[in-house]
Amino acid sequence: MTLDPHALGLENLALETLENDVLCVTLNRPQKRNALDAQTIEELISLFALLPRSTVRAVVLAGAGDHFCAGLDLVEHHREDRRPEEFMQLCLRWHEAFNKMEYGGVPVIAALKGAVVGGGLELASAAHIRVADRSTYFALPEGQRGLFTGGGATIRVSDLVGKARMIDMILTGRIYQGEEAISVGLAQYLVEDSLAHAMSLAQAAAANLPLTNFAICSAISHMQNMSALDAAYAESVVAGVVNTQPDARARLAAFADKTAARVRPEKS
Ligand code: 1HE
Repeated sequence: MTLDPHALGLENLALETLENDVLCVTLNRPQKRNALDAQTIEELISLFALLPRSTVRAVVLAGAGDHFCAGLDLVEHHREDRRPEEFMQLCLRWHEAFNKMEYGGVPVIAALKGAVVGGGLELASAAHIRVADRSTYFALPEGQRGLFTGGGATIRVSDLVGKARMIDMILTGRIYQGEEAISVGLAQYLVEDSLAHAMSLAQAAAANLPLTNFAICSAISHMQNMSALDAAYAESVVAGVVNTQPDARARLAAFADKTAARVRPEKS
């Protein structure tokens, strides 16, 4: 299935297909620092709903301009003067979009730079891997804006950094960047060029079998929501399906006949 941005009605997301069916999805409102308005959330839902049925093997999620994403579109929110139930419905659309990313089975690698704040951090935390550069900083400015998180930060950001750090971030506006951001778990990589590195990680992921990636990028998240007993049972079911897939036989044969690469650290 080819992904035609026009047919999908995408105005705020730019798509570029890279080698090996890796798709680069770029938040494309740099003049608004890629703030997430209702339209962008709908576009993310449309796109990520299609991906599991497409040939895309991995996604790089990036932002145009100097910032990954400035979070909720505060100007739209101010202008719309929403009622409580309207904002609740909007938040449910955010969850729809971010759950489709996290549970969709296609690896999503976020290439971060500049502001990754508020809803921008909620979006980044729904990716499977986060890559930061030296300009990247993370914050939850909701507390200062008279707001609260509504796009899953209480679940995903607290999963990444722990409850106490998340509360500190939203209560005091604490900003994390550089090595400290890595050490608390906000991103897994700190590199000079986050886009280039995210692309190379996406290529590595795309070399895995799609069914294996499907399990990695859906089952692990689902299992986090289960009791240990149920997760162990579900894991055995997923392993039963994935570890007997016919496409894996050639890889196992290559290991058995010693032609497959071995797992060894780089020589120092
Ligand atoms: C925006 C937004 C936005 C920029 N909504 N329009 N998020 C925040 O509290 C972060 C708000 N943004 C900022 O702090 C700064 O914009 C940045 C540090 C990200 C970038 O600064 P800078 O100097 O490069 O840009 P700027 O001059 O502040 O903004 C440039 C334009 O982007 C300007 O629009 P213009 O039409 O006047 O040119 C800004 O209005 C626009 N812009 N950020 C709308 N966020 C589900 S609940 C989630 C709750 C949250 O996410 S709260 C956190 C919100």
